[in-house]
Amino acid sequence: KLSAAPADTKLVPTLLGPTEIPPPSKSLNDRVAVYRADITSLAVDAIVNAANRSLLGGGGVDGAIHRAAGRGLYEECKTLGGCDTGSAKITDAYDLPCKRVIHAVGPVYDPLRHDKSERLLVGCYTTSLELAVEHQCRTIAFSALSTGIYGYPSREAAPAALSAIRHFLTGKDGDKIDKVILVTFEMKDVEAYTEFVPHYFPPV
Ligand code: AR6
Repeated sequence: KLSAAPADTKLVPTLLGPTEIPPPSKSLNDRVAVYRADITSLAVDAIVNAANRSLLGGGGVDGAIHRAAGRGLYEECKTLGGCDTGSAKITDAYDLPCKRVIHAVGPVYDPLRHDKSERLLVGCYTTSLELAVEHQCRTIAFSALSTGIYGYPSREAAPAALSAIRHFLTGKDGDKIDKVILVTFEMKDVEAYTEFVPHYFPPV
């Protein structure tokens, strides 16, 4: 029931264009999952926070993570000197059940500069996965970066995220990650992942 490419090919990021429909792969597909959950409750190696450039906390999932992690996280974040948009930094997890927190700074979505927004969003996913590998984190849970306060439409963010994840998992360090969990909180993210996961990780 899957078509070869989404009807609107504009939605497919350049990293993995519509002509590069990936073949199904059991070993690859087993490593990606979508959970509807509160990311602060997950006992994975690393969770990815949707932070801002100050890395000092904020609303949304960032606020929830800082509240659940406690003061120690804020104190460590103060030593980091902020972070560029499209990149990420890693900290300890303090009172959270995970081992590390990766703070990724997604773009504020700019519909007039879609390509730039997409490049920055892809940068967040790729840098987060690189940091996870560098710190021996084999299971990683992403919040839906930029899709809340930063206004990135979920139907556009999901293919960018999935393309970056697939690209990484099939790359040179891909075997150093056992599981990528996409954490959805709102129905619009559930719908976006439900639509696009079968495209990037076709059912075997
Ligand atoms: N667990 C999982 N996902 C959550 C949770 C949770 N506990 N809470 C919210 N979400 P947002 P952004 C979802 O706004 O768009 C902050 O002020 C939420 O439904 O948290 O990248 C930062 O400091 C949405 O799908 O992040 C920045 O200033 C997703 O997390 C700014 O917001 C991301 O929404 C970043 O905005």
